[in-house]
Amino acid sequence: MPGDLLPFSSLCRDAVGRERTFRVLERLLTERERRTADDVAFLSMKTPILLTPMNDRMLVRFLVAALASAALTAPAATLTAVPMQGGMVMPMIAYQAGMGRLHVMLDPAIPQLTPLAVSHPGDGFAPEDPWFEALDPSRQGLAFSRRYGFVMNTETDPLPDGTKIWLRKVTGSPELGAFRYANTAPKAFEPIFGTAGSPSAMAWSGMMFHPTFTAPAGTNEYHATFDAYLADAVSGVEIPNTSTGPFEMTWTTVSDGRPTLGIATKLAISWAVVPGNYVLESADSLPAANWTPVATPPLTIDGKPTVLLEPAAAARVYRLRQIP
Ligand SMILES: [Cu+2]
Repeated sequence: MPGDLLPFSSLCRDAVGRERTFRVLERLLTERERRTADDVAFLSMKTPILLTPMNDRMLVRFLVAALASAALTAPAATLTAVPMQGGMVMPMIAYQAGMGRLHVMLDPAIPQLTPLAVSHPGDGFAPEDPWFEALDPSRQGLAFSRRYGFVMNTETDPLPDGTKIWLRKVTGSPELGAFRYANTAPKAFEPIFGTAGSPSAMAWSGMMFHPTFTAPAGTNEYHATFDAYLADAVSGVEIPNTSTGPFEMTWTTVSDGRPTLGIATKLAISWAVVPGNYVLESADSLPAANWTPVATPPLTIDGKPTVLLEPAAAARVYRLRQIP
């Protein structure tokens, strides 16, 4: 261990300092969050400061062993909240009294919808939480992000009396889900913005609002177009010409490592195994002058030789011809 790596504090030269070092280590290693890569980096940056010149080798060895065991054997955690999956990306809404309409300012950052299996390997959600079915890796395991959040621009003019802001999803990928999320009792994960037949628009209080957006884990990019408009505070009826106009929100996704399933409808031609060699032939129709061998080799399915063909092949006729 090169000594010049160690701008160690005098605290750590004595027993009290060492004790403190171990308490810090103990705390770091028992905190569940400390298992992410960021925190490993954090640990490795901080630890040299905590070392003493006398026992640094020992401590480093201890640390390496402890980190490895923290990474490999720390028990899976049960999360009781839905992680943001990154920093906030906030479309800022303002009312411009001079124009009589709402205005939006966008942050160009693009959130990544990330499944829990990728962001928190081995962890799960609590089965009693309303997002369990959608987000838990043992259930749908959807990729998700709470990074987008609607917020009022502090520069906004006061809203006209008797009006309220509504947020509306105009168009978007059908696989992109949106949910109103609440982590404090009563916990909530309610479909919004057209998800699961919900209305495409909702009244907004103007308080910072981070819905949970979801999509199947994979490598697709998702887009949705939103707008914000003023509506009558009582009736909810839109006030014409107050909309921000459409603005687009974009997400990338990340795979959870599961290969994509393929599914196809095929024509299956099979026959019983009997002594002798047979070849499968086909013709356009009966009676047939020309029979041609089917090029697709048979697979064994349910113990029988079976040729799988495209559905259109059902229009042809088939026979087995014995060959020497
Ligand atoms: Cu926010």
